[in-house]
Amino acid sequence: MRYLLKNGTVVSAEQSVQADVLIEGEKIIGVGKGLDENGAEVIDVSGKLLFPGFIDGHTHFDLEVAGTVTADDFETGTRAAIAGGTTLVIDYASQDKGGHTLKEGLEKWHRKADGKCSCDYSFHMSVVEWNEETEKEIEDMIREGITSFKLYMTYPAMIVNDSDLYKIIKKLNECGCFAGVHCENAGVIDALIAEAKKEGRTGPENHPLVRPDTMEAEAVHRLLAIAGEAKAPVMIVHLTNRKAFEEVMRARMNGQKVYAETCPQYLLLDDSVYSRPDFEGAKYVCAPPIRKKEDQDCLWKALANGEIQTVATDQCSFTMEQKRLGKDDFTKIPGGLPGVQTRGTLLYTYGVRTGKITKEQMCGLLSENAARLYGVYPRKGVIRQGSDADIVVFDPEKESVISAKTHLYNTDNNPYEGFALHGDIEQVFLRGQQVVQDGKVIREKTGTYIKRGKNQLY
Ligand code: DUC
Ligand code: ZN
Repeated sequence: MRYLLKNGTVVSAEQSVQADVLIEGEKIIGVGKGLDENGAEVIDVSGKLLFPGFIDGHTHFDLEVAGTVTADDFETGTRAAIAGGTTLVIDYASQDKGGHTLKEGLEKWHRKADGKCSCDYSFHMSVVEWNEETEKEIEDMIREGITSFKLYMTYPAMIVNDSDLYKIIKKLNECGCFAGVHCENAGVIDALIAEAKKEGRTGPENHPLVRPDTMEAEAVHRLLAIAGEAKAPVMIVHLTNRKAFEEVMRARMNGQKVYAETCPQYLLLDDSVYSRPDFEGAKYVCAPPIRKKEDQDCLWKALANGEIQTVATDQCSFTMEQKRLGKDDFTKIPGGLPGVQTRGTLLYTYGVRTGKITKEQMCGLLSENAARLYGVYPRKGVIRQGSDADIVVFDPEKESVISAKTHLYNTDNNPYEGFALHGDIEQVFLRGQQVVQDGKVIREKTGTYIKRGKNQLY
């Protein structure tokens, strides 16, 4: 199939240009002014922005959390993702604790995802146990196209100690890879939870109090000291607050290579959500928690200054019934929020339209930087001859309102309920196939597993 997208504005991380885009099969075969249609189906996209398909480097589909499983699996989750312009998700596969291998974890994630995805997909691998066997497996993972890993400084089932953090980060660097790390101080959080329980504080308003910004910043500081000793780059995933951000900047001033990711919930919501009546606060329970207005301001500035490299979602969705598992004990509320469907439209509405960031920066944050960081550039992350024809046709004027009544998640709640959007995903091409038309998903489960190469971001 050949398509000619005519008269659109092609956005990259550097610039926006008026150009036609010619697609043949899975690839972009031409970008330029006045391209000859040459038998192609012509689609007039004048007035529209053409973004390279968005890449979400942080999702959790079909994940067991707190005795339940996320409401969205790879089928419903990637359907929502593609409707939101995301053409590649990188989900966190995980090794299990108790002598299990990375290979077993990878096979498990392929069973969850293969044949079900409506966008392309890849995996990071969470390492939760480190021994000679695991160390040998890193090269096997690289052969499987997994070049980024995840480490947790919190959660009993996932946590790795400081000694292993050092060894793993060092080994990954030797292999040309890096880890994204969930930074929260587990010990102090446990103590704060014990205090809350002793005092009979059981509601969701306690969630941000037991996971304070200082304990995220402490973990970031410790991680970066360890990474400095290991002389290895590292990534902070879901960075939420000013104190933690300052730790990142300090390490960079000392010459360290540190990447940072944040998520829309940390840019657009503040911690007053936890005090909403009737257990509504549970909807927003995620880790790290949503912070304060001043933290949002800091994160927006960091995006504008290029100090945060990517905005992902940490998609991890639950129904209110599932959230009610913690109705008598906030620590039993499964943590996480949906987000894959609205990452692009929220960033456009509340970032680009308000002048906080440019549309070119949005392109870098959602597409190009992520493509470079996760080793799929220039196959993905750019609208250029030879790249996969993953293209978002974005209508900058269409208005809508986010609602759980109309979203595609398998949930009855949306953290952005009632948020007005100005700008919408009109069409999406996934490797040359039109999969979203007039905002509706018209073709499902054509996603394919993407083997990734190594990080190419500075
Ligand atoms: N945080 C969450 O809230 N859910 C899933 C994993 C995570 O880090
Ligand atoms: Zn996560």
